Amino acid sequence: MITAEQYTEALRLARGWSRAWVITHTRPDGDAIGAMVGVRHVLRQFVEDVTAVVFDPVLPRYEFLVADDPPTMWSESVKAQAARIDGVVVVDTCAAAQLEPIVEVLDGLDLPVVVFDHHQSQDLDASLKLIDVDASATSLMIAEWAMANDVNLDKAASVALFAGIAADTGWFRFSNADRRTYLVAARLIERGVRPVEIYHRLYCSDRPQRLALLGRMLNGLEFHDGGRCAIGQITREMIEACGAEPGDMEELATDIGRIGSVTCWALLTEMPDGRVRINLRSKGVVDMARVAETFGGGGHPRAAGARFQGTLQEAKAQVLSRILAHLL
Ligand SMILES: [Mn+2]
Repeated sequence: MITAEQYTEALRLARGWSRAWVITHTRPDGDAIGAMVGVRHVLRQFVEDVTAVVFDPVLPRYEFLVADDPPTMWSESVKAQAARIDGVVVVDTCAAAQLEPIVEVLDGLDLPVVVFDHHQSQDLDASLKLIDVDASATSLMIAEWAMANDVNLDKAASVALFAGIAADTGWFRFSNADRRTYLVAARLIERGVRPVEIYHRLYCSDRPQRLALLGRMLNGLEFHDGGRCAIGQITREMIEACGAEPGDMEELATDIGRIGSVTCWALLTEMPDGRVRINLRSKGVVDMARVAETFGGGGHPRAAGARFQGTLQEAKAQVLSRILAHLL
């Protein structure tokens, strides 16, 4: 839990800035975008020039959160502005590997860096780290930060923060959806959020190609350890056959957990760069953050991820043996 003093300290630091960047991890998810939009809104109330910078495009699913005010894509010309920046806020990660394009720039400039995050893996150098592994979402922390300091949250910022919380809790279904989460959600609803509209944007806006791919993946599930562990895979061939795009391939791992016998599972996806994306999920029987760390990744006990250099078959063998070795 972050203390009121720490939250105030973050605000005090940022109040001295004229130009700031708000950044988040590569391949930003809903919580990353929500937190980024929330922080940008808060900072703009006292920082003259606030730019949200992303290292990868915003997926179509989350575009509605930034449609009126899209973030700036990282580029050489953005990088050239670095010397004019007074401070940086990093949201939803504290892992240098997830900020790879900018880490070198930050190291070279000695800028104040404030981090808001809820992950266990944290190796980034920062002036102030606000890390709360009990927070269901970084967006939750940002909402609390604003509310604790009586910073106004308008409807757009409230929608973004609500969507971020919803995304990281699987629409308030996962074990992290606690009292604190519902309380903040209610306070965001008081600020004009209409949950059903966000639900439709996030979960009822899929392309048929996504469902086709999900169907093929579920059809090909492999079960181990008496049905308790499941491994799903998505090959380049499956992606092409279904006509799926990157935006169709987020959060596909969640559905494997709908199977009653399955208590831990992995989804392996062949990526265009030749690596394998590993999504790890558990119903509490394995600390998946620990498993992900053995692959150089990270995350939460029940949801973590990593990248693997090698073939899908090699990834599968290693993932399975490391999950079984980490069974609690
Ligand atoms: Mn998050």
